[in-house]
Amino acid sequence: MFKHASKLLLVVGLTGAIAITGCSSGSSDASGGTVGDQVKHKIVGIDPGAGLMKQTEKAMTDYGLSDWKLVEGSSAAMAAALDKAYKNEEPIIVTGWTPHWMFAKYDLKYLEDPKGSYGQDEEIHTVVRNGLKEDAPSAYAMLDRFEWTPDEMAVVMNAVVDGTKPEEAAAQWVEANADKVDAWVKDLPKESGKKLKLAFVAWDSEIASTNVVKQVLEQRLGYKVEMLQVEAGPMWAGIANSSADAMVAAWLPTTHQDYYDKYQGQFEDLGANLVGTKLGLVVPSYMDINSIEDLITK
Ligand code: PBE
Repeated sequence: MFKHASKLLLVVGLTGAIAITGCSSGSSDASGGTVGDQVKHKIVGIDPGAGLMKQTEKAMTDYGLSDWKLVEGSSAAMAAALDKAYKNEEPIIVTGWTPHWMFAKYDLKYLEDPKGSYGQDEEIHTVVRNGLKEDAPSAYAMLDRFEWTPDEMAVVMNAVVDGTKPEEAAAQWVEANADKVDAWVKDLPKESGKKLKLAFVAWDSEIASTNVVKQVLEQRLGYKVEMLQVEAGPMWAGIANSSADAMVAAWLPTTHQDYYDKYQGQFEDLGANLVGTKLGLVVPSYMDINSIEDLITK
């Protein structure tokens, strides 16, 4: 699918990765000990099924962080830990990704990844079950056309973190972006209450996108959409075994590559709905480190 003529999207939040190195004085600072000591050799992770966790394990191997621990949890728990540390100006290292509201709310930076453990920037794809095209052609067509930018997604994400309910934030976005939404549904027939299941994982980015797609399918095309919140593995399995109809949460080509390979042939990839993502280790800007390599040397 050639929905994106240009991949030269600038993503707010990526700029944090550029930092000036040099003249840093070595192993410790006022709060005592190495960076590892300060954060108790812990990296705050998210849900275990996330590709980001597998990539972080790979990074820990690549950079020789064998005495470090990647703590499992959830997106929400990671964000809460970051919020708490940030308010107290304490050191913390989290697994992070763009697009995410945390880059608007806090002053953060990605640690440089000279070994390339986190791969290249990638895309978020829309993936549907086999046979959806025949069973729900208008939903299929809308899902195929759905694409937006990190900035547009940020509007919904920021509203949600500021306390708006996800479905309301999505409805407001759909209303405010009627022209864009018109193009997604142009000339498609309306259903009357036909059921559709969207699988998603409770990552902030996917809460935003899945809710927007739900609103459009319901308001504009007359579907009755059920959102199934699952883990990453079951999300892919659900599309492959047709217990879910579609998802807009496939991070490719790297992050979900194992799922993609595992279920090859049992789903249809409708291409990118967003380009310009990034994954990595994220720290508050007040921390005196710039690279993953600093975790061993500082
Ligand atoms: N994420 C956000 C997901 C994809 C969306 C980066 C946390 C993952 O790692 O699988």
